[in-house]
Amino acid sequence: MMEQQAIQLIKKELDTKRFEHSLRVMETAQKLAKRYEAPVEKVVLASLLHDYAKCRTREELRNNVKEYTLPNELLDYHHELWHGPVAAKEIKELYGITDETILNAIYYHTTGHPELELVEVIVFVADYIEPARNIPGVEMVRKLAEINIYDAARAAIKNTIIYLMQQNATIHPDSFSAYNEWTKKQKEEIDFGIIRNSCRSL
Ligand code: DGI
Ligand code: FE
Ligand code: FE
Repeated sequence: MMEQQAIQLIKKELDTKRFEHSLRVMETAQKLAKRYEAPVEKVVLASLLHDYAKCRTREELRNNVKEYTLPNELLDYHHELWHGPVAAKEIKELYGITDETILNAIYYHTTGHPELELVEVIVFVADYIEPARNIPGVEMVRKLAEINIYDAARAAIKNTIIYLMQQNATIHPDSFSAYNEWTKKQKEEIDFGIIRNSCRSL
């Protein structure tokens, strides 16, 4: 599938508000892909398609999760967590996209996941920082995205977890695992920095 086909597809599936959000996520992700030297075409397709199933009703999505034999435990969590996995499955089956990176970026765009690679992390961050988002703390994530994409992803998932806890919402384990992984990465960098500095002072 090419970029123009993806745009036509989401135009058909989404309302105007969600369609425009998807275009902004694509533009944001495209800039990040250039900045981090990630494969731009994959980033563009994944970001255009990430919310492909977002405008379906809760009942439609619940039926999709069952029909497509996606993990049943998804249904124990908030229905907001269903549109990513449903989109990934349908885009694979109906539109023949087989690239695992694109499919994972779509599947995990809401919760995050500890094993995401660069393309997937870029989509995750772009969804959080696209220019129309005014989530408290988004400015910090935008700044971090210019410096280190994993630090930006960590800040985004941290904000989301804190927000969800304040709402007394349940939180999917993938969100916690992603937070832990991205925090370890940050710590490794800090440790490495300390070692380097101490070497320099010798
Ligand atoms: O689809 P978008 O609005 O562009 O963004 P999204 O798919 O990243 O997030 C949709 C919503 O899901 C957002 O309001 C935060 C919420 N969310 C993310 N992770 C979790 C979650 N909600 C619950 N209950 N649990 C989670 O782990
Ligand atoms: Fe989404
Ligand atoms: Fe989105």
